[in-house]
Amino acid sequence: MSKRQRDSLFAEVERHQQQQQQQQRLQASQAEPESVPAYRPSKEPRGRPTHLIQPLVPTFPYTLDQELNCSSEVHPYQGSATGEAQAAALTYRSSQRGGESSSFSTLKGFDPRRSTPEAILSIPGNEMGLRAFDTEGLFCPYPTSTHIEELCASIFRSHRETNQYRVEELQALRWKIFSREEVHAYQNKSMDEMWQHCAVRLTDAVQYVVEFAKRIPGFRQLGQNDQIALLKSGSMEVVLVRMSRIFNTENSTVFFDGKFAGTELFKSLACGDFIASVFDFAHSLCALRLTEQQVALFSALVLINADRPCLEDRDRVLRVRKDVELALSHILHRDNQESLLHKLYQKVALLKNLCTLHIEKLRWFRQYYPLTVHSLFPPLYKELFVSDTDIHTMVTL
Ligand code: C3S
Repeated sequence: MSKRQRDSLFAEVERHQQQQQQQQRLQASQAEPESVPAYRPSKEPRGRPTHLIQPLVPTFPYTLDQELNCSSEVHPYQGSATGEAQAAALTYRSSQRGGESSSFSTLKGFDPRRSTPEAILSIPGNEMGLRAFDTEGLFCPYPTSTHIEELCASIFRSHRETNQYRVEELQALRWKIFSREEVHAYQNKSMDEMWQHCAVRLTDAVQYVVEFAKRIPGFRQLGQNDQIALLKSGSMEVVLVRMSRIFNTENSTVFFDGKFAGTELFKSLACGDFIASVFDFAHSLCALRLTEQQVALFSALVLINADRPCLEDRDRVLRVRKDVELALSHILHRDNQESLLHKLYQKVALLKNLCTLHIEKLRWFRQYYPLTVHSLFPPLYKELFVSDTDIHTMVTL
């Protein structure tokens, strides 16, 4: 380890100790984490679980020791009765030290206590009292047009129900742009602080994608290892597809932390090339002017990919994939936009490059701030984006 790396490691350890003390003080003063104000007030009647999702502040274990000992369970869409919104909410709950490990323990190579995707996957996809889709009926060898239409409708519904933001609502907020001072405040954050902040935001978005995946007919019928393999390689790609929904091409800004933000806001991450490529991608996807239904089917296509590494039952994934492909072609045909298909397939390659770049950047960051990644990043983020071997090195650090 070079002197520079050692120094930055020491500085990091010191910051951790301070954060830990702060955290303990905070815990002493408040027992339960509070929810952040909703970006989107519910228009749904009270008392009914809705598709409206209010992210709560996720709480993560703050020390190395805690993280290795605690069990973190994920309760997506936990009903919350706060404010006017009787909203389905997403929250991480980290239970006490040394608590029971979660019961989902088959993920090879991982400590089950850290295996959040399994915990997520264990929750039924139709938590919110939605009409369950008859998946069994779908996968007949010769799907009829009714089957395909039902599949389109089902994927569209899943998409709508698992988005934090509605496109129309954000249209009205287009004027809400970060002020120069606010941008400076983000830019003046330390690199590790900003990385942690973005990792948390990204993980929130990924959780919605996980819920979307679970509602794609056929996904839950895949083996659990294959579900996890598809999410590991595809969830970030879908987040980037979804980003285009809430991207303003007029000023190249994305809705982030309650307002629209340009690339400069992410300066302290020190990965300008990655951020620029992500924004360029959003621009290029917006240029296709996809409808919400097209975005939904394209997202499903990105997730259900039989070429992903580590799949156990590729044929089964392929069967689901074929149906999703049929569904996408069906709506493009219906919309008289068949030429989009080829353009969408081109985007798939770009997405793959972006995700490789994300992983590279994460590795680079982890070299300098291993403890931040280890102790302060959301477990789900690590599980999805830090490779098994890297996790091993992290634990034995
Ligand atoms: C390296 C990494 C930690 C930094 C990544 C920086 C950017 C690219 C991330 C940070 C986003 C991508 C801007 C991310 C935070 C957003 C978080 C993400 C895009 C979007 C905009 C969302 C909301 C949250 C993607 C769409 C999400 O909307 S949702 O939930 O309705 O689908």
